Amino acid sequence: NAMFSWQRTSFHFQPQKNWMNGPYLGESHLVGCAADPNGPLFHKGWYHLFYQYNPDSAIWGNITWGHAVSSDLIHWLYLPLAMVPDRWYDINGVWTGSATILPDGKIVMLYTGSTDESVQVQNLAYPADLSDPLLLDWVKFDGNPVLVPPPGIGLKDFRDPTTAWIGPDGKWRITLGSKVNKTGISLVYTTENFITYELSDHYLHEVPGTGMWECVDFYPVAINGSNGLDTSVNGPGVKHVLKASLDDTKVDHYAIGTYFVSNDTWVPDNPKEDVGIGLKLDYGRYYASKTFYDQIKERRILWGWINETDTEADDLAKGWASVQTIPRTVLFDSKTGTNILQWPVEEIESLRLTSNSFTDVVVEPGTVVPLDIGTATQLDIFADFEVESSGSKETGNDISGCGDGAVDRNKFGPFGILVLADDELSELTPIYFCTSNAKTYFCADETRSSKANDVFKQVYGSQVPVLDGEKYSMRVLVDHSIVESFGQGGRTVITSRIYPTKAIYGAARLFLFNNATGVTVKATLKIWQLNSAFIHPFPFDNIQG
Ligand code: DQQ
Repeated sequence: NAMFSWQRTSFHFQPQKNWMNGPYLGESHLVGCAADPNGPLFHKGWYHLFYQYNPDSAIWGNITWGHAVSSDLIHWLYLPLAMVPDRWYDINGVWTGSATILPDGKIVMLYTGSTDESVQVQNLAYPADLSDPLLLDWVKFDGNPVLVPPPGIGLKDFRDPTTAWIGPDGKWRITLGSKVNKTGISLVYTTENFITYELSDHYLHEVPGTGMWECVDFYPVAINGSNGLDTSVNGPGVKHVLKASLDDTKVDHYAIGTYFVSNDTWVPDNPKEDVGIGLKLDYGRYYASKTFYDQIKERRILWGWINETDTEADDLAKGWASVQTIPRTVLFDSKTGTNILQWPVEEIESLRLTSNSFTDVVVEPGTVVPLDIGTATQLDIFADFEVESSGSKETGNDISGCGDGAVDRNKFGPFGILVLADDELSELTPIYFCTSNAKTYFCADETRSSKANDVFKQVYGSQVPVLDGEKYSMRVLVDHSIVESFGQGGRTVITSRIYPTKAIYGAARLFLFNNATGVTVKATLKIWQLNSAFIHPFPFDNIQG
């Protein structure tokens, strides 16, 4: 539907629009809802992304595993569906799961099936031919399901197995999310063969009041160093991140803590910032994320699902829904010691075209400064801000969050950039800092992002640590209708799904703004234009000659 074509992104992975002669449905149609990333892995030169996919419609249902490959995490080739709901144990949906690469190179895929009676069970699948770099054919194990809900667990509260890790006893462990009453929990199972499992006496962790945990993710991070860690790594110098996607609020929350392999429990560093009551992975539109270890580049990569905020009717009209974030590397922040750092994978830089630099641009209180960069729909923006000393010892208003958005005025802010804005500023999305003497918030204000009335527009954001001597710094990826914003090197991240109607194509502009009442800010920026990525069907005819 040409009416919505500008909402398609140019370098974010999204479902295929025209699925011609799909292997499952056998006819051409305009479709596609792509949700949770599933089973990411690297195999024989290809990064594989599977995802929850409805091949029949742009809204959730008929859940299959879509499949795509990339050699660089940026350019993608759509492959035939990897798994479809065709057995009693997954006929109501091939739901979320994770891959484990065994030491001998075999690949184990565990996923949740919704059975003919809508019971959630765990199933085992594996590639038919490991020598196929594309891993086109997946075999579902004869003995499925391998796990059914244990006593005391609701039949519909048992899903999303993680990547397995191995303990010093030689046994593999997986965890998966559930709830008991309103307490979110993660169950641990041990296994030696991925066919038979033993339930641990302990939960890996539980947090009262957080409800059903979906898409649990559990992985080690190095306290020092710039490499990611494979999932089984543990010991001194290692902390563990536990992430749960909260079904009740549709938010991905994480916490950092210590994993005790002796009884398979995890304890948060700071109980006040426990899973589901503290940090969010992303403060914007983001859910059901999952990491994997990239054994080639020794990094841990995080993917998340950016869901829509328009109406289902609009999604049906445009024929597709949902986008995946640019993959992000994840590291422990050794400077703060309290958070992870998320950063777009370095491969995004291969899309860079021309750049513009601006040094020490003065932005007076209450002003907007245009940045003349030409087209402003596909950008990689780095912006640093210095707040000019006000010369007085007087403190600013205390602030308690992102407030009502960028229109709020305090002594020290907000200040930042306006992305996807038109010349008249009738549409704009401010990405900004709000600061006082005591703390700083990193925010994205979507309230004026679109003239459309029937889309959800919110002010998003959270506190961001700014250490002594640091400038306020942000990196922002702009891609037509997606804005991914990284504050202070990725300490606080906000993904925006917006629907501009005026600030599109050549009409989109970039501005600086400063809504402080008491201070001038100086901005230094480097801005790259980004090329579009190739995201196409795999050219099977060519490779078959
Ligand atoms: N989506 C899947 C579930 C998961 C949920 C079903 C999270 O496995 O819990 O499509 O978005």
